[in-house]
Amino acid sequence: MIVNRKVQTLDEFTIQQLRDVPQATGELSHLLRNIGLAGKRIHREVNKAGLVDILGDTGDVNVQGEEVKKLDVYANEQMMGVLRHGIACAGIASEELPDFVAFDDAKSIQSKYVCMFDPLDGSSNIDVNVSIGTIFSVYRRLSPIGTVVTREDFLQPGNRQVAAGYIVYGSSSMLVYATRRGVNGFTLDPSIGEWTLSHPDIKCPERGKIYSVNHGNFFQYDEKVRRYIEACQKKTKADGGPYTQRYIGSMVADVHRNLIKGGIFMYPGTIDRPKGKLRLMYECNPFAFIMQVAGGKATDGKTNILDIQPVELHQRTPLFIGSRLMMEELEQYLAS
Ligand code: P6P
Repeated sequence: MIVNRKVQTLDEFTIQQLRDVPQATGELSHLLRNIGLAGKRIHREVNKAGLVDILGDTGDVNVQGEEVKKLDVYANEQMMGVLRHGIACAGIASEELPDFVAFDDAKSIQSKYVCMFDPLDGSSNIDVNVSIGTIFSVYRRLSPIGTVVTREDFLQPGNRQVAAGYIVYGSSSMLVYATRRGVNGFTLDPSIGEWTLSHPDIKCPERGKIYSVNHGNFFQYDEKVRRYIEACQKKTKADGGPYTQRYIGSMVADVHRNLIKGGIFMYPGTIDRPKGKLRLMYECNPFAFIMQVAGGKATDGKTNILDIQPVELHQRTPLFIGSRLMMEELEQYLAS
């Protein structure tokens, strides 16, 4: 009997990775599989959002002052649930919650990781069927194992991340995660309910032809940013162009596309929002980690995103992220 062994599931992959790292305890692999389970459940609800009454708002407002969509609430509950009931996470912080949550039961306080996440980013796009996503970031706790986690366990710079990833719920659902060993993408096969390795060892092309930015804010951007955007519009075949502008207002989808195809994504500071809109801990840091492992770069316009010392769970930062050579060209404009 021929057994199709080409398909490698997330479980098989993480266990194989475990074999390659002898001193590993398997907790990180277990945590990633927990997130994969939450992702399958969120995929199921996202995919039927148009069919059942989970569209529309709960009428609540989250800590960001944004209307909370029912799917946001569901996704947050799924992520919290799998991590609380797993054995690898001692606490979480979420875009949907005002403060971190310590898992203070006897088993969880023995865990060595904490996880931060945006359970459903881009949720304003749910009702119009645009791809949305879950973003997560994993750190080794600083406080002693066996104690309840503290705020310092969460306020670590992005360069201390152990793993980071996202799930994009689109034409198909994909889970992409990075450790220092590489970036790997898994496409959900709903027929068997498994994340299957479809994009091994993802590398971001060092140059692309896509630039992603909200042109509606153009006249609010710093003059140096505007000059770079205008340079993108003037690219010709002779200097690596012509570029195309792609921006669907869903960070996970926009950055995922640029990671795979090459490109640059920008959410600069504006006059109204000098720190921009995107959150450092559970939007920018995870993507910056993934992009750096894949060969790209990510800055706030001056500093590597991963080197920013956070002071607040929900702090925002401007973000420029993407292909290395495009980022280096941008940096020349910003330094001019
Ligand atoms: P704007 C979605 O609300 C989000 O947080 C990101 O996913 C997305 O990149 C950004 O906001 C879009 O913001 O201001 O361009 O609509």
